[in-house]
Amino acid sequence: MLDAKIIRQVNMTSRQTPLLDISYQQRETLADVVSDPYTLAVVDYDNHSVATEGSKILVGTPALAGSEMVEVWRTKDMPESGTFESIHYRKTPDLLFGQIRLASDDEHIENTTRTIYQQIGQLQQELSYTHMIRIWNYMPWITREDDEMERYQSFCVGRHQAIDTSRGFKEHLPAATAIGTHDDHILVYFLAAREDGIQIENPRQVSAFDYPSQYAPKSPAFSRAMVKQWGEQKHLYISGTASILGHETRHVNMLLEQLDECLNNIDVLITEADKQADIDIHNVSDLTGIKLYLRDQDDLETVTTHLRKRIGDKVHVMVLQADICRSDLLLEIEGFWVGE
Ligand code: 3EB
Repeated sequence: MLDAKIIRQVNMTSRQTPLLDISYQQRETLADVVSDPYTLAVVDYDNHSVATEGSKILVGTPALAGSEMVEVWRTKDMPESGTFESIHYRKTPDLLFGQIRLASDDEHIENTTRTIYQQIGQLQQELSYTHMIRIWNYMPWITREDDEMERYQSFCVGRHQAIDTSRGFKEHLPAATAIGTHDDHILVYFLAAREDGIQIENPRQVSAFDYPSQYAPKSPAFSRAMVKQWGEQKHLYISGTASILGHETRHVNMLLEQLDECLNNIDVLITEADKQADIDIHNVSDLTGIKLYLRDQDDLETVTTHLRKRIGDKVHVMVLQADICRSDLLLEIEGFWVGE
């Protein structure tokens, strides 16, 4: 006879397990985390990205701070893994998480980007996870000029060509990061869902998809933030955020002023997200984690000291060495919050 008490306990455990959770764990637990069948992804950082078929994602932006911990994405339902063209993915009934890494042909980052986004789009259609929620783009030498166009701009063109830009697409854009590495591959990883999230824009900034064409001949296809309901919990994903007001860079080459402007932008985004999606958090110190991309590693101490003064000790902080997409930007910050 089945023991009713055990069944109840099992039910309770499944109710308490979040559909999707993101946490930071000590690096010593890495082997256990990777072999846990409920691990969706482990995000780690090094000088170069590496292709893996398992849950591990290695991003080519070396960690300057925070690398004693690894980022772990875990699901309530055991993910199933698969491959589609060059994408390695894992999926549960609610979500699809994938990574794709292609050699960066220096001359044709536009074409490589288009290929990557076409493959992702096809996979989303094929498996019916049509709502892109959050996407990360890491590309080599992001501000270098090829054929009189900066590589970030070519990337924007390739991405724009691959996504569906029919009417209404601006209301369905994921939160994103686009960052420069010194790697020789483009790495893109993403989280897509069956159901849409709530797209949040920043009232202090022109929406990136409406930027004037000087930044990219085709509009940068991302939103400033996304709130997504996963089962009982809400998550907030904040895109890479820089010292930009309207559409212009502020505080050119001034480190701490850029940092403050970034954090002001994030505070405003969180307020906006709370208004629209009732998340009940109020500023950057309420976030679960942030990643600060820093151009010059010599600025590490100055930046982290000031950052902690502003955001306190609760937020998990990773500082990563990376190039920012405009050469006048010294840093950029992304963040996320996982609801109770
Ligand atoms: C900006 O606000 C800074 O093209 O996907 C940040 C996040 C930036 C994502 C992207 C670009 C992207 O324009 C750059």
